[in-house]
Amino acid sequence: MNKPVALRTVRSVCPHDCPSACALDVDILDDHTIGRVRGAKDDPYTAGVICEKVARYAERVHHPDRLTQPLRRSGPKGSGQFTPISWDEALDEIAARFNQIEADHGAEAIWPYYYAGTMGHVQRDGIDRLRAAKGYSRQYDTICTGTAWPGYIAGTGMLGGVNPEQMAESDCVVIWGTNAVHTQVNVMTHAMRAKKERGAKIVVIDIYQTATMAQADLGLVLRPGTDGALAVAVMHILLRDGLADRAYMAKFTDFGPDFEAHLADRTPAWAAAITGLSIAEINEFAHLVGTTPASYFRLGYGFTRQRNGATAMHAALCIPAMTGAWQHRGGGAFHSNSGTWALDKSRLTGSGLQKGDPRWLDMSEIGPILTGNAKALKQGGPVKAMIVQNTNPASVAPEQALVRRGLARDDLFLVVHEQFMTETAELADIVLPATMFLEHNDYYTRGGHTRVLYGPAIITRPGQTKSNHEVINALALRLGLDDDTFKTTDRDVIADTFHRSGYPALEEVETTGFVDRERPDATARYADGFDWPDKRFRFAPNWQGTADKKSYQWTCDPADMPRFADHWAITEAATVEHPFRLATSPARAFLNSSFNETPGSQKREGVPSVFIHPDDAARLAIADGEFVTIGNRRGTVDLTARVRPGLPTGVLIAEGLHQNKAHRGGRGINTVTSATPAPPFGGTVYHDAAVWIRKAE
Ligand SMILES: Nc1nc2c(c(=O)[nH]1)N[C@H]1C(S)=C(S)[C@@H](COP(=O)(O)OP(=O)(O)OC[C@H]3O[C@@H](n4cnc5c(=O)[nH]c(N)nc54)[C@H](O)[C@@H]3O)O[C@H]1N2
Ligand SMILES: Nc1nc2c(c(=O)[nH]1)N[C@H]1C(S)=C(S)[C@@H](COP(=O)(O)OP(=O)(O)OC[C@H]3O[C@@H](n4cnc5c(=O)[nH]c(N)nc54)[C@H](O)[C@@H]3O)O[C@H]1N2
Ligand code: SF4
Ligand SMILES: [Mo]
Repeated sequence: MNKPVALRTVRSVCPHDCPSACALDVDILDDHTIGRVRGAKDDPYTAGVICEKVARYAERVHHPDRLTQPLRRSGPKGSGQFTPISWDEALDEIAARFNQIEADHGAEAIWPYYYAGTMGHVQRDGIDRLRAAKGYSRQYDTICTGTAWPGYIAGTGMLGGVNPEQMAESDCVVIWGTNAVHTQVNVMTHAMRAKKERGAKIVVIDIYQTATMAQADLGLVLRPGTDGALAVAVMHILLRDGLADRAYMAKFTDFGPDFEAHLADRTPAWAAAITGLSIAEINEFAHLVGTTPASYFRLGYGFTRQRNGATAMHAALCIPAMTGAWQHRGGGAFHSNSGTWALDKSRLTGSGLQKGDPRWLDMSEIGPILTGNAKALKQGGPVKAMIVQNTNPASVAPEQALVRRGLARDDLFLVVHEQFMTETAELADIVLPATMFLEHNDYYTRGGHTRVLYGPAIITRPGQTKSNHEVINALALRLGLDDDTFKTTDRDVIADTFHRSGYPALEEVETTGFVDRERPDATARYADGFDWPDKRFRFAPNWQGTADKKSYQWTCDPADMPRFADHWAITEAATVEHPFRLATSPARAFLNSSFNETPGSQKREGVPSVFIHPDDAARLAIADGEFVTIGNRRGTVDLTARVRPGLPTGVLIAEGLHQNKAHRGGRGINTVTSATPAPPFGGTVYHDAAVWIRKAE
């Protein structure tokens, strides 16, 4: 067969929730159809490389199961029985039900719910405009960045770091708590350049031997939730062996005798007992970063999805502040640049329209909230209606049994706007069909690099799909709101937001495809001081100062938090009854629950499975390929055992969010994860669950 010929190639941007936010070149075969998708070669961070799942995007955008018309439930909740209806009928019904519920129970009984299924700001965040104008319950965003961001800001005072393209100029790249080969492949592009061109050492720190670790010169496999112990022991060694940059610390940090005394008994032997690493490994790592000025610490999200994740992030970030790595090109630290965009989104999110001061509900606690937990409901009334966009909580949220029970409540009116019939959509009263990124306009940020990218509508949309922006506006008008912002197009909102933010005009951005937000190198490495009032990096965090001013809520007693960078032993401990620690690490071919519907990804990931150490498997007489059940007081889930070395004993790893129905029994992996909000201000602890495992019955 002849290869299809591209009519033209158009610049776009990957909309998915991945720090890389790749610039894409998309082949257009005809007005409705795309061909190949490639990474843009002229984008300095993407550098021509994208992940396989997006290279195969034609599978997703042209998937036969895409939703193309509004549906109304015609059988019992979750029965999968729906009848097509028109957009007018759907929107009229939603408006009527929302108004009735507001009249009966107050506006706070309605909880719009969204996340980052698209990273386009107009399509993602516009739901907040409707929420604000109506005074509906607010959403406290914790599910992804809740622990990582405060942990980083606790040190630097702001969320920004050295341009990750500079990893290519580093002599030692420390990839800590991120499986970049799976989750943000471009980190590897730049790190491996340093290795090839300069002989840089690559260090990977994880809780099992990941695909990323396979590329490392030094791989450290530690026990889950013990990174803080490793970090403080490294600092102990740096001070002990004269490898700390005391002049840098005196000028740029709050370092003092109290912190030095605190580190005195954080010895390698102490950390070895906690982390499971050998003393030699800890020494080797400390000496490597202590003797390599240009060491670049690429700190991921994964190690922060533990109850002590915020303190672990802060502790790891302290190491380059002690070595003074920030002073050197190719050195310093990076987690996210999300604090650097300086966007004025006030019209997009309707902050000026805010009605009243409604409660903030923690999105990670959706299970407890929908099943009537008074604390999670902030002592207020029940949630009676939801509209959900860009997220699939019936799969991705913790304590799945509660989430599903809550979403299936007969007295909850549930509207789900989706591209596919997800587990959440299946439980809806009304399902609305959504466009994909190539079918609407938006601009995109994700903290992994320095650019804001623009992605235009370039193919016609299938069936009756509508964009999030169109749905929010149409619903707002039906609900009687008449602010001008509800009468705009997506392009109007982008142009207005760029204008307010002092960005170039949209017409200009359309031609280049991006706005460069790279900061001067000296600023990015805090050469004139860190972002706290005294300009000093903090080894003694001021957590209060890291909080998002408007919405934060303490989830622990501040006095309980360690005074200095430390290991905080508060993870869910293994017990006799629950002897294993489970982490739900990312799969390569799925992105959260996205792509678990595409054939290429399904083929690559196979059946839902769990890695178990050969010694544990032998003790429990579990064979490779055998069906097992893992469980705890939150529920049970069935998977296939994969017996393999490369992880500590007592640890289980289940990669990826397979469809719930791919698991025997229909319960997904989040059945066993916890919705307990992590300190200091919430965040989901996806890699921190104690469980038992046994052969399935
Ligand atoms: N292919 C793919 N790509 C993705 C995603 C996906 O699901 N699949 N998800 C996207 C999203 S939303 C996000 S936020 C990013 C997240 O991307 P990452 O920053 O990579 O974070 P995680 O995916 O949570 O986990 C990364 C690694 O942390 C490890 N880990 C867990 N606990 C610990 C610990 O206590 N210590 C240490 N050192 N390591 C630990 C896990 O085993 C895993 O290998 O990736 C995005 N990209
Ligand atoms: N066990 C476990 N669970 C996890 C994690 C983990 O590591 N382990 N990671 C967590 C993390 S970091 C995150 S961020 C969450 C993310 O969880 P989700 O937000 O649910 O993840 P996504 O798969 O990115 O997107 C969800 C949905 O958005 C839809 N969507 C995409 N674009 C649009 C659009 O333009 N309009 C509409 N209406 N819908 C759209 C997609 O079809 C998809 O079904 O998952 C969390 N869940
Ligand atoms: S999912 Fe991540 S790595 Fe893949 S194309 Fe999108 S931004 Fe790039
Ligand atoms: Mo995330």
